[in-house]
Amino acid sequence: MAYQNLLSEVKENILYVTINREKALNALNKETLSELADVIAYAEQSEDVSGVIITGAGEKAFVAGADIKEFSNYSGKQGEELARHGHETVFNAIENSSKLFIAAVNGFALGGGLELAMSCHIRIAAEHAKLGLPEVTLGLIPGYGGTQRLTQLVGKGKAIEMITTANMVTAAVAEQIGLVNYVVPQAELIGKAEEILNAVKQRAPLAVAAAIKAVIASLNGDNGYATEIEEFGKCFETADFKEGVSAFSEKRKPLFSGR
Ligand code: DAK
Repeated sequence: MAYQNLLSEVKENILYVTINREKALNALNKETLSELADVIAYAEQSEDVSGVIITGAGEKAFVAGADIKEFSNYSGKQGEELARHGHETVFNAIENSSKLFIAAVNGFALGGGLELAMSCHIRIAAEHAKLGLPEVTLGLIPGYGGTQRLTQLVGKGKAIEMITTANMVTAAVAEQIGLVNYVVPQAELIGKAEEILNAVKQRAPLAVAAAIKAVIASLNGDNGYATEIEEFGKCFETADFKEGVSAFSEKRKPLFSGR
């Protein structure tokens, strides 16, 4: 897949996506968002992809927000429409994906950049990363799910503090408040993400997808318990369930087919 603003490649069933606008600190312009939508859709339907790592080019920024130069003239209606479209094609598409997405936060994750990281299932930050939602400094509020996902991750008090002060937090603080899962040296960032995805790769793919769906249902106002019950039942119908149980009885490693 050739893109203008992204680098993407699949290696050993992991799709690596690098937002590649280093001079603009990887800010998300319309074209980048559209390319992200495309690569996310590809990840979802490709049997070659079991998980995705999203990072930013260089060592300074993951993504320093939506591209400020681009959105300065939007009307209220345009803002609302673009927010809805972005939610559907990028941010919710990541969160609702059956593949595990990890954000490898290699520097500033601000505004839309932190929203992108928060839509991923897991976040790992480099030690020098700084994270924040500075939209109110521009007279805006977060428009790609930031008010909701930050609250889910860190709770109401911290979320309101971060959004209304616009202050950034360090990677260490982000880990303390539950905004990122791990903080590692920059050189170990991708390796840590690969370690998690390589562990998940050994597990039954349909069960992994069902688990993600049930957890996410708890966050979306859906009945998470009902989703869990339904997905749990479906697992019994899979060849992977039969293989998992047989492998346990036969004291061997399971060979899952994702069926
Ligand atoms: N957009 C465009 N360009 C950006 C950018 C951004 N968000 N962030 C940085 N750049 C560019 C800078 O303009 C500069 O370009 P040149 O001047 O060299 O051409 C280059 O990247 C390097 O940045 P700095 O020179 O500023 O670098 P420093 O080390 O001095 O500072 C910084 C790093 C990250 C602290 C600083 O760049 C900064 O404060 N950046 C802006 C952070 C920010 O406010 N981000 C936007 C948050 S608001 C929407 C939905 C969502 C949103 C918008 C619309 N719709 C549905 C319509 C979301 C909005 C946001 O994300």
